[in-house]
Amino acid sequence: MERADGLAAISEEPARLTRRFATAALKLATNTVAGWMRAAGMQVRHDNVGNLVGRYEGAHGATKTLLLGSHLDSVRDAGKYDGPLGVLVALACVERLNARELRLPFAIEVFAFADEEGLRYHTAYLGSNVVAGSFDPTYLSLVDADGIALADAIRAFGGDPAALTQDARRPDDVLGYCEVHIEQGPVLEALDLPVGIVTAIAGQSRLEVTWQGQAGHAGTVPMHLRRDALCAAAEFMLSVEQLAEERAGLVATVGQIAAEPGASNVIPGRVTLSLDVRHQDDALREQALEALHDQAFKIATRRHVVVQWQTVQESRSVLCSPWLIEQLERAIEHVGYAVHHLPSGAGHDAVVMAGLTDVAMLFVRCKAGVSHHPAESVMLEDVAAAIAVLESFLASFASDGPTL
Ligand code: HGY
Ligand code: MN
Ligand code: MN
Repeated sequence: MERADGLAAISEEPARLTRRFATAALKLATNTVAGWMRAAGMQVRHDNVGNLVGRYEGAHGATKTLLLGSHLDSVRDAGKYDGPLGVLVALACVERLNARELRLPFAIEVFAFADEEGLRYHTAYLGSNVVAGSFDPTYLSLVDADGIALADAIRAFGGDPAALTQDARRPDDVLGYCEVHIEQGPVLEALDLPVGIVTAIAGQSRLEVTWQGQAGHAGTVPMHLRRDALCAAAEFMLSVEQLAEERAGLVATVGQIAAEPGASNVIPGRVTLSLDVRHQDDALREQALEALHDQAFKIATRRHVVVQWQTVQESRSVLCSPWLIEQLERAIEHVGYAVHHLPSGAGHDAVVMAGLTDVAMLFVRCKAGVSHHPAESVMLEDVAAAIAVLESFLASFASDGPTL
């Protein structure tokens, strides 16, 4: 818990926690975790995209590696636990193995991924995509709000953008991936359970929708002659909310909006907004996107503005692996808690790691379901439970797990 507090103080901003991909704050956070990993008997390396990887060797003859971990980057004005909790729980398990001088019949690698949230370049999962071998090199030319290209950000952080493919893991070297993460929802708290097992992770689409109208003088252009980009965007945003409310299991969010030129006495000529659409069922998500696209173009036509619809990133819904789920069930029962399965509406690096290997996730109870917010909170006892469950999960691999 002290480590989570310490990491939460490492931010790009003085009064709140914001730690984007390939920033000095992320570098300090990864170096801090690297120190703890070394003290736990792990070899430490940074890969070219900036992921931190701590490796705890297996017993003599071990050929495979079990991957653990989560991400160290954050959203803007973030909570302490979204990401770091998974890194710190995995680290705590390795510390215990190291303290008992235990070696398992497989190696363990704990990842602190460099970019799960996608705050800087709007493409989530840059770190895990490199490890899974699914990094899209066209991303390298993306520029951030300061005009810095992704390739340059990688170089400035100490990596070589031309060498990213060398950091991809081979599926047959890896046993699986297990991520511990704060639930970010209210379910476990409502059930009064410390941990839960994730069954599936919702697919998500991230888009940028741009509205081009006509800027003009707020005092002289009559209402009927306006092509107000912000009013068009506002009407669309409310239609997004309405459509999502009408479709079970769908969530849709406009989280970012920019109106130009951004003067109080100028009719906005251009608006850019983000659109985040998610559903456990990919077909229903795609149908919703179709409907939202049609709505946007109807509104634009009626208001004589031009709309541009740009998908920035999409990830399909992912099922967690039954044999890993079963291992987590046994671990939870061994530690003495009831087993509860639940889906994840939030995306996680496990979504991308599922392209490399079998994945599982263990959720930790989240106070009032609050996340992506400084009030994000977990209880000490629940973190202790998560460490005990992950420790038992590791042990079950070593004893009667599937082929080692
Ligand atoms: O947006 C998400 O679902 C995750 O927190 N990146
Ligand atoms: Mn997260
Ligand atoms: Mn998050």
